[in-house]
Amino acid sequence: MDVIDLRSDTVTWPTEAMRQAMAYAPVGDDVYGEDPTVNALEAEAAALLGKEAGLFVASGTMGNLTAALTHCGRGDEMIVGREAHMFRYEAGGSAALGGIHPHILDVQPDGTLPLEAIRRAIRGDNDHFPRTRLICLENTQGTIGGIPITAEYTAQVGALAREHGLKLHIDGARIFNAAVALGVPASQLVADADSVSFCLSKGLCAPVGSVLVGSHAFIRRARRVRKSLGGGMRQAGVLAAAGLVALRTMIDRLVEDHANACALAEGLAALPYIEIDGSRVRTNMVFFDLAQDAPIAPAALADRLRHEYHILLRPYPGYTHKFRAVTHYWVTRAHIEQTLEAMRALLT
Ligand code: TLP
Repeated sequence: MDVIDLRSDTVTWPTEAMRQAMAYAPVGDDVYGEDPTVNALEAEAAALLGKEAGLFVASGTMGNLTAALTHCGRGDEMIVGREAHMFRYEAGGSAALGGIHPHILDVQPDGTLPLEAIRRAIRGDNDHFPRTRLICLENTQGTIGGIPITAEYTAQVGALAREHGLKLHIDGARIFNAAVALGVPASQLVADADSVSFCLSKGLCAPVGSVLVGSHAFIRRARRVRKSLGGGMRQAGVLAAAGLVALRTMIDRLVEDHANACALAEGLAALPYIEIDGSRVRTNMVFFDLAQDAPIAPAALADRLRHEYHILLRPYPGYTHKFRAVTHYWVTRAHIEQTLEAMRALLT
């Protein structure tokens, strides 16, 4: 990359191996179920997450929306975190397109929704109420710090869901970051979920796509929902090929991104006007605040980083003084040092 882009891991470019695989991928018509590369990706993704089947979708947003529309009908309710991507950053798609009523719970600093709050949110059988159908968790929990959620907690939510006849969906956009950080297989983290959507195009560097996984019956229904959303993608094998490289070669190395995030957090903590809790840096995200009395305003800081140092880093969408830096394959340890140097120069 020609810049140091810390805005997100969505900015990652495909690797050379991905570009090669994409160029020569065997393809077919995936709407007919005949693209061998898509079929291979869906099968590998499902196996990796311990589920029966997978569905290649265009984006994380489409994966979550397809799951919500498959689990819920119009007027049904889904329990979801106030800080969840599904609630905050998906253009209200589940309500706009599915008539799904969100029941919002506060996310705890550890990324969880309190079990007692979930229990209270589940509706009784009463004509006045929407029907509760779905609980949504996010792992890693992005907006509150990229925090990995444990298998033990998810199992408790799964038990609660089963007790009440509900489904559990996990927005696992960065589930492999969580798995690497916690040192457990991703399949263990989602064992209790009925569906999981994870992204190939974030830290795993594929240019496009996510995979939604679940039971055969769920994925069969989800396939029809994906079609209705315009997500039947024909010769999508050229994209899935990069996804296969991502699954086979890009997961274990996420540990490097986490180490770089820690190094960045440590360096930032030593700078004036930076407010940061380094102990919250658990995966590839570093959140920090620029003090109100800093000698430079947040927008000006972002501007000067970009124009004078070719570093892309900006306030997190929806906030003024809160920044999020995300490490990924294209951010090296030398880039972290360069970023700290630039920040030091602009703040002192
Ligand atoms: N998140 C993006 C922005 O939309 C905020 C980012 O830069 O982090 N779930 C989670 C937890 C996500 O963080 C994202 C993307 C998605 C779903 C949606 O994925 P895409 O962008 O592929 O639709």
